[in-house]
Parts: sequence; structure tokens; C-alpha cells
Amino acid sequence: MAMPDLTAQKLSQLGITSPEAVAGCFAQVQRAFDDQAARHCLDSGDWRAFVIKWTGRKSGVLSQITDNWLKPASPELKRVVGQELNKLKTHVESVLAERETAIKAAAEQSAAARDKIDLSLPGIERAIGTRHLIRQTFDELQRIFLSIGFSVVEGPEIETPYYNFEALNIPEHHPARDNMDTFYIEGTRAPYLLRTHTSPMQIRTMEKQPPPVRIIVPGKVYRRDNPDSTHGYMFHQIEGLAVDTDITFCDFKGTVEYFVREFLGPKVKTRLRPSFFPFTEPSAEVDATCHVCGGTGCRVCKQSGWIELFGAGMVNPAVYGFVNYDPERLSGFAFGMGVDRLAMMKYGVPEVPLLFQNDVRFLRQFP
Ligand code: 2U9
Repeated sequence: MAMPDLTAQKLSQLGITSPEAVAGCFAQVQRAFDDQAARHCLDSGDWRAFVIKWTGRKSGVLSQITDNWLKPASPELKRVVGQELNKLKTHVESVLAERETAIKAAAEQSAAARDKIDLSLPGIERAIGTRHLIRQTFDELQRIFLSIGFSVVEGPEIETPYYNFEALNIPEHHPARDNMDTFYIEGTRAPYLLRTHTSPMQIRTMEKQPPPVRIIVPGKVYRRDNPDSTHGYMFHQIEGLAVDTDITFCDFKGTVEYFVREFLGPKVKTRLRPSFFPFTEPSAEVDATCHVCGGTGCRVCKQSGWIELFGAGMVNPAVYGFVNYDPERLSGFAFGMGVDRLAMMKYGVPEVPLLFQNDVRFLRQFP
């Protein structure tokens, strides 16, 4: 008789009246269990169903036997039915437990096999990327000035004409405004523009902080230039300002020479070439001996032996008037450098667009 029918009927209905016959029934059930257990493969899905079929609280075979064979059993058969049922339960649970361990072990084994790392296999290269050359140059420049007591301040890229021009001694109609062709923001009540240099933040700092001041201001600046191999409409600057009661031209020259030595190396010589900026007087262009020919003259330095690095000068006392600093008591120097240009010069980058085309073949050269 097929298994399910067997346990669905009471022993009396099956004509089972002797302990031997009871044992015979249980043996039949256990054989059926062992056959089925043997046939059930190890993948857990099917296995679950099999376990429920035998141990399910409601309609599991063992519950059926308890309900149909044990509970209604005659008193003389109840004890042997009880014993046989416990034996069957122990057998069923030990086989199921052993199988569960085997299933788990098999799953772990295949997981381990799956995850077994063959150390001889080449690793998975995770391209971690590099800091952009402009970022690297910013960090290098900031490290040098931080090492001599300057602090870094950053300011807004959208400025007012007052902070970008007037307060820097560049009054309305001053020619300097032209060559700093400016992006003006339309549709705003008050005139706003994209800063053409980071100098506005030096003014804002002096407005808020009494002297002494020693700051560098890194950041993006915008000029309405037609992009070509050496210009972009956005580029990066670091400007610096030092104002105190006793700053001399020597402090200025010493700081410039210290910077060039730190940034380009001890062999590089510097020279100051007279120049003009509305916000510095006297003003100078700072040149360094050409890093390509060492100063003998080549294509890069147009045979001059000198490369223009950045502009600088002693702060024009006119500027102090805008920030309520006493020009009689104070003196200072300032400088402004194009970071993209310095990076290109130091790392031999031929043209500006290369810096912003995100071509990894280019970017990867500067780990
Ligand atoms: C204040 C006073 C003085 C900042 C300075 C320069 C010289 C300079 C150019 C370098 C290359 C701009 O990026 S560039 O095109 N800048 O040459 N900048 S002195 O002088 C200041 C700034 C703020 C209050």
C-alpha cells in the first residue's frame, strides 16, 4: 500500500492488531522515508518540501501517524506504537539533520570553490585614478606658502564690479578692465560678474581682518578669451598678499626667490622685470631661467633664456583706502600666478586644452 494512504488510516482500519504488525507498518514507513530521502537531490529548494512533507506540523507524515496511529491506538498497542513512533522520529530527524549539514557543507564548498581565489591568477586591476595635474600643482603651490606662514582663503566666483575692479584701484573705464574681458551676469538687479582674478577675496579679507595679513587665494577665474592652445575662458589662479607694519621690497624679493627655488628647484635663477598693475606699485614680472635650456636660449624661451612665471609687486597704497588700512603705517606685497600655465611649464604640457579634455592617456601620465 502506498505510503500516504497507509498513514492516513487508523491501525484498526488497516487491521493492525499485534505489536509485530505495528512494527511492520513502521518499518514500511521508514523504508519509504529512506527511499525518498535517497532520491531527493541536494539542492535546497526540493529538500525543503521533503522535510515539510515528513515533519510538517499540520499534515506531515509524523503528525499523521501521531493523529491516526498513536492517539486512536488501543491501550495494548499504544505503548508499542509510541516506541515505534519515537524511533521513527529519531531516525527521520537524524537523517534530515545529517542531510542539512551535508547540504550546507556542499553549499559552502561550492561557494568556497566559487570564491576560491587562485592567487596565481592576475589581480583585478581597479583603476584608482590620479589627482588632476592642476590639483597637484595647486597642492604644491599651497604647500610652499603654507610652509612660510601663509593661510589659504577661498572666495566666491561670482563677484561685484566693486570687489573685482574698484577696490583694486581699477576705476570705471580703466584700460585694465578691457584686457580682463569680463563675463557679466545678465538679469540681475545689481551688476554681477564672473571674477577675472581671485584678488576680490584679498579685499574681503582685509575688510574683515585687521593686519597683519598673510594669505593665498586659490581658485577658478574667468576671462572672455577665445580658447586657443594657451588660453581658456576659465583658468586657475593663486594670488597672494602679505600686509604688515614693516614689510619691505626685500621681504617681497626674498619670498619670490624662496618660492621659485621650492617650485622649480635650486638651480633656477630669478629676475624681476619692471611691469605695471593697478593694484601694485612698484610692479614686476617674475622670470625664471628656462627649465628647458637652463638659460642658454631655446625655442621654449624664444632664445631669451628666461620664462615669465608670474606678476607681483608692492601693494599700491591706494588699495588700503578701500579697506580702511592706514597706508602710513602699513606696507605689503602681492603676487598672482596662473596655475595652469605653471603646471604646463613644469610638466611640459604643450597646450591648455589637453588639461580639460579628460583623455586618460594624458591624465595617467601624472600619477
Ligand atoms: C590686492 C593687492 C594686490 C595681485 C597680483 C598679479 C600681480 C598678476 C596675473 C598673473 C597671471 C594674473 O593669472 S594671471 O593672468 N596676476 O600678475 N596679481 S600682483 O595683486 C594684488 C591682489 C590683491 C588687494
